[in-house]
Amino acid sequence: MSLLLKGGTVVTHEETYQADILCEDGVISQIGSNISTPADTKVLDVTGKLIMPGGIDPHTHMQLPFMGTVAKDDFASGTIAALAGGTTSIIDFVIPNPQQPLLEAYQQWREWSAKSYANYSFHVAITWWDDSVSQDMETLVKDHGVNSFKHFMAYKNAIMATDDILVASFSKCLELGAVPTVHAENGELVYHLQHKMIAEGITGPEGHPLSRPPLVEGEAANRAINIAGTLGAPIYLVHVSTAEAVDAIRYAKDHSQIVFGEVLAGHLTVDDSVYQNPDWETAAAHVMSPPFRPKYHQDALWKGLQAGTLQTTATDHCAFCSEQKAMGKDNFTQIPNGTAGVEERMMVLWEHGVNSGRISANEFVALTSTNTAKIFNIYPRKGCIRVGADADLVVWNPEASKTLSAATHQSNIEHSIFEGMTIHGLPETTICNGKLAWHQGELLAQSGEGKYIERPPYAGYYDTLQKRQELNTPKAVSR
Ligand code: DUC
Ligand code: ZN
Ligand code: ZN
Repeated sequence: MSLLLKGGTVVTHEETYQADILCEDGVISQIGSNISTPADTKVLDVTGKLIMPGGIDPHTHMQLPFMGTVAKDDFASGTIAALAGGTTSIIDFVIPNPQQPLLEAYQQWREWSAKSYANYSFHVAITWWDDSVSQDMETLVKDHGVNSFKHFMAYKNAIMATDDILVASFSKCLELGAVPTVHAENGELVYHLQHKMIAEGITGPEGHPLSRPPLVEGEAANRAINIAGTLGAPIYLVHVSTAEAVDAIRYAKDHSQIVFGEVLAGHLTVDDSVYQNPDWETAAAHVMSPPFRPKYHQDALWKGLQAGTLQTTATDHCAFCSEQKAMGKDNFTQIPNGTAGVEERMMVLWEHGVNSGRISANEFVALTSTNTAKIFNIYPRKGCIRVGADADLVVWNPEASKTLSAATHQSNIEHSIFEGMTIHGLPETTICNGKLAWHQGELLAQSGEGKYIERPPYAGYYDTLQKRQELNTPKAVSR
């Protein structure tokens, strides 16, 4: 069945105009006025509504086995939450155990994700190194549509990538035309400070941000950027949460390096006062890494988005319920790290970005889908409204409003970091692969209808990178 959206205002990352949109066979087949309606077409009147590309969340962890438990939202509940919030694609993470073959882990995550309601793709984490890892990276890029690899600079004695691994893996990424990404926190410092806090008797959630202060992120961000810069590789920093990391990215970009920065809806709007909550459960519900920061960092993050220093918004959706959080009742280092947000990301960005006047509606589109699609090389198939693009769309009602709450969200957990936040302007209908997937509060998509998104290697900037590198490479002297 085809779908015709009639009477709406199309908003892309670069323009806003009135047009109808016809979706056929999963793609946008016509954009214009007076489109004749093919037989068997559902017509949706979207007068007064905005039509934007469906959101792409480049950072989620559905069903992640982590810190002795498994995240509560799996690829079913997590992608239902995504659709409810106007997000039609997620990029999740395959995280192999150290010594586990990358391809084995990748196959495991593909099995888990087969029940997805929305589209999905995978970054693959590099948690150890030998020749087989290098070989598997090549196979993942060439045969499985993976074009980005993640490096955790924290989580010592678990999944941390040390400098030797960063150097080897970033070099391999450059060779393959893949994007290295980093969770930038100095794992040695975190380890040291966690032990110090516990030794001093600080065992509650308030110890979490004390063990991961802003400089811990600033140091790792600078190190990752400098390693990538030395090798001539691009670099993408996930969940940038501090002014120090924004400064590091800005400095590197000013010096002709190709650096991308992602920010979470949570870090833009929630501050570290949450860890002082006298209710242990509420404070623990906010334990994620990097932690929420003193308020002044939010200003740096918004300015980073406005200036183009940061280009994407994400959530790090990794949902743990109260019972799971209680694993760290006597020791904050045992509280599973993670918060939810895949449903709320676009609404929070709309309210605190567009409604507050920090960003335009077109910038909102760039920051919630288009830039991610470009960086991870799925543009203009995704993140775009044009003929031939995938029909992944969100119909936004700028007049509707609601107050966010765990009582009404789709996620499988009983708390929300956005509890009580009122949003003016809501996703009303989500269209995924040309079909109504979520409409006025009702799930219409089926499990398994989400499609795996292959992301080819090489984004345009690799050409530029190589030329820049040549410009900066001294030539051998002939004697
Ligand atoms: N941070 C989290 O809070 N959860 C999952 C992984 C991560 O890096
Ligand atoms: Zn992370
Ligand atoms: Zn993460």
